[in-house]
Amino acid sequence: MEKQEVLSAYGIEDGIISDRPYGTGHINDTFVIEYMHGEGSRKKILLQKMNHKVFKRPEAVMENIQNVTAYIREQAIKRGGDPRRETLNIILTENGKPYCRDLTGGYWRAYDFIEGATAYDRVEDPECFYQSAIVFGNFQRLLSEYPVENLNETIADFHNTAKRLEMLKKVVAEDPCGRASGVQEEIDFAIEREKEAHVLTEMAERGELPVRVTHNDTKLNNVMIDDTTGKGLCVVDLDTVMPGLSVYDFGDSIRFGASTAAEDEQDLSKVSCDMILFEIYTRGYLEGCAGKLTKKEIEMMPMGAKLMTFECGIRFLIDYLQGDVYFKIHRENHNLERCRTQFRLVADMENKWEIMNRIVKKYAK
Ligand code: ADP
Ligand code: GN1
Ligand code: MG
Repeated sequence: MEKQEVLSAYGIEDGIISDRPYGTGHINDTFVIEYMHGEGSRKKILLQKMNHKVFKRPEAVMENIQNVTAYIREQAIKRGGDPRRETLNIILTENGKPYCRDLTGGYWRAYDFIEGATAYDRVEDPECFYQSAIVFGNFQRLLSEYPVENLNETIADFHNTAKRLEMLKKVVAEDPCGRASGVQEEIDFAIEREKEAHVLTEMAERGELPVRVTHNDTKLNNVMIDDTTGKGLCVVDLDTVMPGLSVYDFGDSIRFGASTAAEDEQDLSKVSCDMILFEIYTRGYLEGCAGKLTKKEIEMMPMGAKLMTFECGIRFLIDYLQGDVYFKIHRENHNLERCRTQFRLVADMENKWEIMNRIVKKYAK
């Protein structure tokens, strides 16, 4: 019922051919709707119910996305590219709004469905990972002149690793679901690394790392790769575009894509950080950024990878302790299993620290 009402806000009353859940995102409810659009032609849209619990100010999220996509679209047009495939395109409601509300207060939005492209959940082929690096690097480059102060901070302290650790301590002390005693090993792992958690945010505070327009959720499955050419097309999932650190964007891609196992792999012996993939991504990201990063930012890329992985592990652990209220889960202990893969990756990066730094140095010019 809810969805019908939303679709009619977009002028889609009948002629619906299919409506199915889509993707493997942990946050929003995503659907692909195919419908008859005019005489004999079909159209696909990506309809999403935004997660209102995560995004407290959906209007502010949509304002960021409108501004950033308009900016990228303009650049695509200037250089003769295809703006329908080089950025997300928001579909406005019949009332001209970038989102609509249902009767229960939920927020929905629609995008043109990007056809003939795939967002991969795993690196099936190193070239695809390289392409994703170019796309995220390009994103950084394209937005390097965008006035960062004009963006809303849609989730406060989203990538503040030190604050995430403080939060973990608080949740452990409160232990709302009585789960803390079963995960002492993971809690200790986090606390032992307390000092390091501050490194990047403090560098930013001292002005040693610039605050830029960043994506903040640079997983491989947030990039579209063209099915025909194999080339990277564009970045999707722009909900968390806001002021941030480039090294965290780099790091999030590494934690997800350079891992030899899935984010929720149960067999930890399969989890490690692949140095070949790390090198491929480093090369592609710096190529895409095309000289826009400072020397210090490049130097701190390995730290971005380690801390972002650490932070993500902390977030999964917090959610496990709080009773799985933030990330979608598909089985019992899912968040704990995710936390364990992240911490295993951190430990592996610590062992490979010198190699990671050597690789980054090789591409720092
Ligand atoms: P979540 O925030 O829940 O991760 P996303 O915005 O990433 O939601 O969307 C979920 C998935 O839908 C993406 O991983 C991608 O596979 C796909 N997707 C998102 N936007 C589009 C689009 N405009 N066209 C085609 N596929 C898309
Ligand atoms: C969430 O929405 P999705 O699945 O692309 C999360 C990211 C995490 C990621 C872990 C808004 O991303 O921060 O790194 O899960 N997004 C939000 O897989 O919290
Ligand atoms: Mg996503």
